[in-house]
Amino acid sequence: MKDLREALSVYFIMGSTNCRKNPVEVLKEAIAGGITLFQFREKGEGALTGVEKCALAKELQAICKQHQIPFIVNDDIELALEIDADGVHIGQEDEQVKLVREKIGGKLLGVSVHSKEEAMIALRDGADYFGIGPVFPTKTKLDAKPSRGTTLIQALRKEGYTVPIVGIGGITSKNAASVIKAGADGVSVITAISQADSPMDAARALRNNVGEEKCYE
Ligand code: TZP
Ligand code: MG
Repeated sequence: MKDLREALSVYFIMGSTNCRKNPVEVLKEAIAGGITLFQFREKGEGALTGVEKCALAKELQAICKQHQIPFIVNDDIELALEIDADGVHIGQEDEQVKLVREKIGGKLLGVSVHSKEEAMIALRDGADYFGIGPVFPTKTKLDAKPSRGTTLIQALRKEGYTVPIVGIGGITSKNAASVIKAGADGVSVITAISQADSPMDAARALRNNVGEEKCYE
C-alpha cells in the first residue's frame, strides 16, 4: 500500500445485510465513485456464514484487487488469512490486539478504540490505525456506544498521537469535513454509500469533501 493516510481517506465498510441491491454492484459503484479502502463486514441478522461468507469475500476481494483497493476483513482473522486479505479490523470485544498481530504478521491491523487507555494499549500492541466512533448517531451498529462527536480524535491529536485515524458512525458527505478537521485522516462509512440511491455519487461526494479538507491541513 502506498500511503496509509491516503488509503484511509474514504473507507467503505459493507456486508450483504447493509445493501439494498447486490453487494457486488454496490462495491463496483463505490469504487467508481472513488473509495480508497474497503472492509468486508458480514454481520447482523441474515448475515452469510461459512462457505457462502467466504465466497462473497473472495468475489469482493477480486473486484478490489482489479482496482488496487486494499481489502480488509472485519473480525474474522481466519478468513483474512485464508483468502490472504490485505488486513483485518478488530474491536475491543474481539481477540487481543497482540495475538492478532502475531497471527497476521505484516498485514494491516485496524483497531476500534473508545478511550485514551484503549488507544495507548492498541498502539503499544501493534495497531496500524484506529477507528474512532460513533462520531454521530448511527442505526447500523445496534450495540454502538453513544455518539461523542470528535472529542477523542481531538484529544489524541492534542496528546501527540500521530497514528492514522478514521472516524466512524453516522458520517455523510455533509459532515465528513468536520471529522477531518478534528484530526482524522479519513472517514469510514456504511450507510452513506451502501444505502444511497447512487453509491457512486455518494462515494464521489465523500471523496471530494474529504479531499478538499485534507488539502488545507
Ligand atoms: N462502529 C461504530 S459506528 C459503526 C461501527 C461499525 C457503524 C457505522 O455505520 P454508518 O451506517 O456509517 O453509521
Ligand atoms: Mg468486531
